[in-house]
Amino acid sequence: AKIGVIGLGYVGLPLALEIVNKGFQVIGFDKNDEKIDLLKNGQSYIADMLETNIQEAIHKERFEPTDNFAKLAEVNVIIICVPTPTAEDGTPNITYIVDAAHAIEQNMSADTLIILESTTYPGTTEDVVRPILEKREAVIGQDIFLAYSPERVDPGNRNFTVTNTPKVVGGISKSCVEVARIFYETVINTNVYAVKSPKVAEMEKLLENTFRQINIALVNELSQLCYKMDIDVWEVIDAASTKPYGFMPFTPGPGVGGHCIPVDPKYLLWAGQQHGITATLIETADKINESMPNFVVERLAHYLITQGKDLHEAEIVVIGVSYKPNINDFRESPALDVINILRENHCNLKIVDPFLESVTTDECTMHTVLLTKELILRADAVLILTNHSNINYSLIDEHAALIFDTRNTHYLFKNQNYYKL
Ligand code: SAJ
Repeated sequence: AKIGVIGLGYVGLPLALEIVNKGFQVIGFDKNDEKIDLLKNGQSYIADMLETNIQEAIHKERFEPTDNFAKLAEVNVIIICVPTPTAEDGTPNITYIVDAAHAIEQNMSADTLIILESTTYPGTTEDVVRPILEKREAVIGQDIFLAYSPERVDPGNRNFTVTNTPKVVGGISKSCVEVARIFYETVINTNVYAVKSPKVAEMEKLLENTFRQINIALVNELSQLCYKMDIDVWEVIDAASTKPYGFMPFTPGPGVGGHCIPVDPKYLLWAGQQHGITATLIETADKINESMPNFVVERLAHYLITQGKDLHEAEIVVIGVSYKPNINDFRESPALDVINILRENHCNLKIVDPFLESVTTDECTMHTVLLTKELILRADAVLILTNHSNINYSLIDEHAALIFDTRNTHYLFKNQNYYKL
């Protein structure tokens, strides 16, 4: 059997190579021919993806990256992992899914299993993808099979990979679910949890990630209240975590980044609005999370004043810009918002992030620098926004005039001017 993966990004590329590792032939489809060229040259554009994996897969002719969608005729299974961005006003943009569905309809062979994995609003598989595929008198459940299964890739997570993370699957018909189950259980050899329809699977994905967004907002708001009441919010969360049931700890931070947690809840909010459910909880959570960059800068300004310094034109070393530790993805990272606010205050910034060569905000591109003793001594403050494991925290602890740690980094700082969110 030959497997096709459409969309070679953070989800599709690791999935494609995981399937190659299971011994299957994979054709990887992407409209971006730069990505195709990089992959053909054995180069990776994803931190998690080792170039050796790509080179070996290509060398053994088990992985064929292409932008030629006619080759969809050669595969028996097609997994759609294309991006599903939302517009500024939160309206879902599923054009990549629609384009993929049309490409499949125009090229697919009979007996093909099509699985949509992209996060989207409930109803996309049944009301958008299905009619496109049925154009050519193909009968879903007989000639072709259509299912939805949310991706659960967690970038950088070594413990949970695509093979040991259960897969929720919703099919158009029982036969669609069974064909999808066979695929996931034999090719990915993970557990499959079948649900009654694609809508249930689409909705459960939104529950998973909105649950995170709202609980992160809860501890973020709590951090603002605890600051006012001079209570250590981290101590509060640790204490609450002693409850062995019914509680799950989340940590405050400079905001919520990545391409899942800030985005996926917008689909739930939009679906709610289409059905007269105002879903204000999601909007409020978004506002709280988006208020954190300003909260961080206000606190930094306050600590600088206690040192007799002004935030205006201050020398700040920023530690960590990617949206979560130990990965090189800074999309939607709240650190970018903090950097923008500091620049508005004419601060002189030095950006330290071992995972990034440079950081591009909507205004400018800044190159990252090495963390040195001189850099720390010259700074008025060191601001930790992402606590990568490979930062030399003891160097910071020893030489920094002021440290503001927004992540409660596990390093035990002794510096007398160490503050945490
Ligand atoms: N964050 C906090 N406090 C927390 C947890 C996260 O501020 O307690 C921030 C992070 O710093 C980051 C953002 O939220 O900026 C998102 O963090 P995340 O841990 O949710 O990481 P993601 O975006 O990579 O989320 C993925 C998701 N996986 C999928 O969507 C398939 C999510 O469902 C996973 O639960 C999450 O990884 C995970 O558990 O790491």
